[in-house]
Amino acid sequence: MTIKYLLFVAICLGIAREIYALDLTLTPGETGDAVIDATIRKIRTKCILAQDYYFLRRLAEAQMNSIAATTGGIWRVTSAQLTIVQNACNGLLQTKCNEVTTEFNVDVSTLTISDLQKPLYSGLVMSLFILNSVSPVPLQKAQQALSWKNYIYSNGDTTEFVTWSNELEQLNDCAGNQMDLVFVIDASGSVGTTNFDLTKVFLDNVVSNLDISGTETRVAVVRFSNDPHVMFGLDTHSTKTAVKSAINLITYDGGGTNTTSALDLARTSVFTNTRTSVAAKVLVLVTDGKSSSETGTVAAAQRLKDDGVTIFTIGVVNPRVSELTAAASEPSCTHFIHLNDYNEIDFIVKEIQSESCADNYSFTLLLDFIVKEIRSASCDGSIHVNDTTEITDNPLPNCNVTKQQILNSTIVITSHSFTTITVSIQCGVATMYGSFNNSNPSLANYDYITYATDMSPGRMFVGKPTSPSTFFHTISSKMLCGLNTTDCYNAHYNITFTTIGVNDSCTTVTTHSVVPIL
Ligand SMILES: *[C@@H]1O[C@H](CO)[C@@H](O)[C@H](O)[C@H]1NC(C)=O
Ligand SMILES: *[C@@H]1O[C@H](CO)[C@@H](O)[C@H](O)[C@H]1NC(C)=O
Ligand SMILES: *[C@@H]1O[C@H](CO)[C@@H](O)[C@H](O)[C@H]1NC(C)=O
Ligand SMILES: *[C@@H]1O[C@H](CO)[C@@H](O)[C@H](O)[C@H]1NC(C)=O
Ligand SMILES: *[C@@H]1O[C@H](CO)[C@@H](O)[C@H](O)[C@H]1NC(C)=O
Ligand SMILES: *[C@@H]1O[C@H](CO)[C@@H](O)[C@H](O)[C@H]1NC(C)=O
Ligand SMILES: *[C@@H]1O[C@H](CO)[C@@H](O)[C@H](O)[C@H]1NC(C)=O
Ligand SMILES: *[C@@H]1O[C@H](CO)[C@@H](O)[C@H](O)[C@H]1NC(C)=O
Ligand SMILES: CC(=O)N[C@H]1CO[C@H](CO)[C@@H](O)[C@@H]1O
Repeated sequence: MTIKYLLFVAICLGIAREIYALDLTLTPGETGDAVIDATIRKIRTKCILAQDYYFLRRLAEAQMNSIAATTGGIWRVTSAQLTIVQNACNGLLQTKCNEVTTEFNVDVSTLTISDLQKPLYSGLVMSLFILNSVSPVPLQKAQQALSWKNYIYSNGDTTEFVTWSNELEQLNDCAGNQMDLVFVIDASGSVGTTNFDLTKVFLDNVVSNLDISGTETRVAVVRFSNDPHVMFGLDTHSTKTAVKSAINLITYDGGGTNTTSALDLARTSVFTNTRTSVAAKVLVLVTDGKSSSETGTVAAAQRLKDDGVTIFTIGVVNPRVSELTAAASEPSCTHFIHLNDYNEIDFIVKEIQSESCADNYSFTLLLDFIVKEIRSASCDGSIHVNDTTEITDNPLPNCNVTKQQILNSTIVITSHSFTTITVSIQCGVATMYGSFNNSNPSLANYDYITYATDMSPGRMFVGKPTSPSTFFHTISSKMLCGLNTTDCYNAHYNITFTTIGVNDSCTTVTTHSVVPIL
């Protein structure tokens, strides 16, 4: 594959958050933790096998440790298993297989076993096999080990499966990252005392698995029925013991389900009192979802999302799925969790913690890939940053005002270079839209999009094999409300343009100039 082709693909895909789609997950024979994680993330993001309780990840480890590399790829799919999946695609799994075709442009019925050397293909076929043969996926590792032995690999050693799973968990640990976690719990009549007590046990279990302190995860709880009440705020308790006893003291209420006012209260009175806004902001709504106003709930949830809060909705009793799916962050299949069993703790804790890990896969994988491609080209091969332009300290207005900035950049990209545009922000949230041919890209019309929050910059990879072209981008930014003005007296964002090229013989001159229009 040539660099030119790579850049062409990069343009077609456009969306930086999904750029990993084009790289190692589609490269035959690739393995390694980053590739496996990126593959699984893709499959989950498209909701092919959303709530698998990490079975697919553990399975990759177990299969690779137990079976020598085969044409079936990372998940060691056998020809017999592929045939079972292909038959199921004409029957029970028809809808899922159609989704795979739509989302990934992969027609499972035409795949051969050697196609599965591509990590994504191997993962997709194994996901379909699991849906067909291991459904439902059990919750606990020990039961998952049995399913592995019974349905996937009869020589599997179930004890080893559990050992490998435990090792895996220590590997990929985001604990210790900063997170502000607000639980909003439903104490209305339709939930009932018994389930309310189970909700408290659930909260207690989740908290047991987190690192609680003023500098790591901080926890607050809002209880609601007709009216919402802040049981304790993010600053109230700074130890796990204190948080757990405060949860224990929360009493049941009964009454209506005014979810709108509860979410608004969390936004205006709980998320406000935060530290220098470096923490990931996560809200977990535990409810049966039968609120007095479904549209109100969804609108209040959107106001939180606009402020950079990630929302998980946990449905208890007999939840109203439409309301909880719409209120959850995207992709809703991983952010709405229908709680069947209050023991589903490990899985949920991992989902929540992953929000505090910066999404850096796409960037790292793309760089790896480009370096590999360049090394295989016939030139000297070292990669270098040719040019960096920064527009720093763009001030953010007040928290209730959205600022729009429009930029025109002239970007000349040769076939051996590309530009990354990074937006980093302090005390706010920003969305950048980009386009080559639309001079005012917006939510309604863009070719590229990226998001930035504190500690989690947004990046766009822009490539264009012909020259020179104007790249238009608009940035819409907003300060977060209620931040400590001492820490956020200088709320701002920076835009950095970095051109990455190949050394000497491969390189042609690359330039860009940027004209901001305020
Ligand atoms: C929910 O609470 C808000 C504020 O307390 C109130 O204005 C609204 O009328 C309530 N909605 C319902 C349906 O009770
Ligand atoms: C993201 O990845 C790049 C390239 O590997 C690395 O330089 C950078 O430090 C990473 N950023 C974070 C926040 O991990
Ligand atoms: C925006 O916030 C400022 C204070 O931060 C306040 O004075 C102003 O009234 C608010 N504007 C609106 C439209 O809410
Ligand atoms: C930016 O591009 C638009 C559309 O081509 C043009 O109307 C505008 O004058 C340009 N602004 C600057 C400062 O170059
Ligand atoms: C923006 O740039 C300025 C000046 O280089 C720097 O001090 C500041 O830390 C940067 N802000 C962010 C959010 O990266
Ligand atoms: C924008 O330009 C690209 C190629 O540069 C083209 O593929 C795409 O269709 C264009 N989009 C629109 C809306 O014209
Ligand atoms: C804001 O932060 C400063 C120092 O970081 C601290 O002294 C002050 O008490 C904080 N104010 C509030 C309202 O939290
Ligand atoms: C280009 O490669 C040469 C020889 O390999 C090396 O000496 C030089 O430092 C490289 N330049 C850059 C900008 O990486
Ligand atoms: C625009 C620009 O800075 N181009 C430079 C890219 O890198 C080569 C080699 O380092 C320089 O010679 C160019 O001037």
